[in-house]
Amino acid sequence: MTPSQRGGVGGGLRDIPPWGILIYTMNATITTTYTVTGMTCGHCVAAVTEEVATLDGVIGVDVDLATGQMVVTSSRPLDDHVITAAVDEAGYAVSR
Ligand SMILES: [Cu+2]
Repeated sequence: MTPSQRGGVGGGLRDIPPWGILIYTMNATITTTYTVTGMTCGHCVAAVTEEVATLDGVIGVDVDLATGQMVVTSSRPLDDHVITAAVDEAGYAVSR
């Protein structure tokens, strides 16, 4: 699976006053989805999450054990090689 990147925004659209749009825009984040292979239990998920979460620019990491899907939220576009290296460091692989 090829990692896909799409623009997104932090926070919700609800209850944002007109002047809030500026702040809303400044909170823009990027969500990138990867597929991690080799994970078998919650410890694997924790190891991958921990490793990727320490990367510069990463705001959040959500790993699903059943599907192997890892959703990384970041404040700027991330280098795929950096993500791949971090997952590799944890002992797993990013499938393409
Ligand atoms: Cu495990």
